Amino acid sequence: DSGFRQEPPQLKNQYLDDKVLKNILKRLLPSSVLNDIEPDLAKFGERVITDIAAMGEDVETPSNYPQLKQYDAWCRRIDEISTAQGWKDLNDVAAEEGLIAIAYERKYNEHSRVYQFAKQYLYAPSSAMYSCPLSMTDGAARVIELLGTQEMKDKYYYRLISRDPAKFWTSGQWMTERPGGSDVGQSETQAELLDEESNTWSVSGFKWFSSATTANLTMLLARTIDPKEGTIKNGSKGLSLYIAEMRQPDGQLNGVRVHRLKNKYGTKGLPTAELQLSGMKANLLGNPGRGVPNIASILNITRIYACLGVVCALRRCLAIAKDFASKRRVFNNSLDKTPLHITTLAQLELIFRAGAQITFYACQLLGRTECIQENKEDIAILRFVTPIAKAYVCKIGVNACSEAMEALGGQGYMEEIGIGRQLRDAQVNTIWEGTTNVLAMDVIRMIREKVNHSVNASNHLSDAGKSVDIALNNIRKFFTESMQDKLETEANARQFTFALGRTLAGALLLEQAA
Ligand code: MFK
Ligand code: FAD
Repeated sequence: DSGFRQEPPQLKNQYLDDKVLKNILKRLLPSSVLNDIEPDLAKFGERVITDIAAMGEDVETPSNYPQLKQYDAWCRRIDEISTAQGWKDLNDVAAEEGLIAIAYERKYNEHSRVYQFAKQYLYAPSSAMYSCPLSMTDGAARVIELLGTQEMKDKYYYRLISRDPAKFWTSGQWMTERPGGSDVGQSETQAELLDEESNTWSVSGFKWFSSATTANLTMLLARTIDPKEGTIKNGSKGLSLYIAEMRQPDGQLNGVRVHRLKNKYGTKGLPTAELQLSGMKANLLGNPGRGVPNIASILNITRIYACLGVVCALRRCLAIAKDFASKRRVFNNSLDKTPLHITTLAQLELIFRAGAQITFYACQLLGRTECIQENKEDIAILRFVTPIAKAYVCKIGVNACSEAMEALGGQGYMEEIGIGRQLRDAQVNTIWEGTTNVLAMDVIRMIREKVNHSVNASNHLSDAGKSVDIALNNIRKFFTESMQDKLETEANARQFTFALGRTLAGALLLEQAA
């Protein structure tokens, strides 16, 4: 038929085309750093719409979804998970492009984090969720750097931050169990000491969600059996952090059986599994009974990744929607000249910009806390900003991705367009690494604990941005004065967290505009 053919929307270089990212980097980085890294970002911005995009497409092809083979032809248990070639290629690209390494080489000191997250931001929407194992690898590297023994550093750290795909290892994070993912204090998995000298423990239990199942390493929580008394402590104070290799030196799984691959709404290429642990050999990492605060160093990094994941998904959806609007005609007008459509896209653009500002503010703080000594103030602000950012940005961002789908009409709902995949994958970020309500409760905890200290973000903000201090402190004061009732406080925690999120967004948008 010779009828009408719509010119399809097309993606341009994802760095050069992104004014918002460029302006944020201009504001946050010294010009010497920006000049140095821009050629790399521009090159990477092209790769994520060409070869890296093709790898992601390969992973997202239904016939390539991960598959579990539990037995070989001789009825021997093997539990092999096969993944797409694209999944392996995405791993190699991540190493070569320094997606973890940049943060730990610290060539640009505290600015290295912003540079690294800018690359993660470009990579994630094309990566079919390879960013998930990368985020946990990043967190694992940080925990080893902070708490690991010299042996762990020699054995693992250099691998987690390597640029060489042959050396590069990824790490998982196993917290969630059947009785409680939010309330991990209910965990059933136990660890028994096998050999004190080599710090070898035997871990047995059931991990209900493991996403980086093809990773080389894992960080996991288990309830420590007191080596002397043979007793265990209930609740989260009985949990310790352990580190374990997925496979033994002979290549066999290390006491792990893959019970099932999860049948998920999105993140289709990510091999999320249920795992039975029976005598998994592991090493205790950090002090016994301090598992939750110790693994929190991973959580506080992966939560920023979750935020970033939604922001860059929204940015990708908007790039498609905006290009479509310039090519589509409705009622004798170009769609991008139609007042109501412009307003609709502008509202989404505002949500995107707010989310991007908050996320990169968290990245900036993360870099500062890692590289600047005696930095109590930034540590306190980051601890407060991270749960606000994760709860607020993920929530507003997912809704905006859904709206962006509608901006292409019926075609927006078609798989080939790519918005459906972004929306599905964005959605999980409100759930994993702490649901919205759990993070809102964390914000309340921070306020209760730090109630006598004021948050002071002024040191690295201009006059306009100083309103962030004033607004946050006023809201906090109002909250602590007016909501003494514990039940009422909890019931309002989510609304309160969102109010803080909106305030933070407003202040940072002002800062950017100044
Ligand atoms: C692109 C996307 C990338 C992302 C990919 C991710 C893939 C998916 C991976 C996962 O989902 S992994 C599982 C994630 N699970 C969670 O996030 C758990 C959610 N639940 C919570 O966060 C709960 O609030 C928590 C488990 C922390 C509650 O535990 P408890 O047992 O009630 O502990 P409590 O008493 O609240 O805190 C214990 C200690 O930890 C306290 O320190 P002290 O003992 O010194 O007083 C807390 O201050 C400390 N703590 C808790 N949260 C912290 C923290 N410290 C620092 N940072 C935090 N966020
Ligand atoms: P629950 O904790 O039972 O929560 C149910 C509901 O209760 C939620 O709405 C929650 O907000 C609410 N709730 C809980 N406590 C409170 C409270 N105090 N106040 C108000 N509301 C509350 N985990 C890992 O450890 N490793 C992984 O690799 C991993 N990968 C995952 C991959 C995917 C695709 C998904 C979906 C999850 C993954 N998870 C992983 C698990 C994830 O972290 C948990 O699902 C999440 O933390 C919630 O725990 P839960 O499922 O037990 O829900």
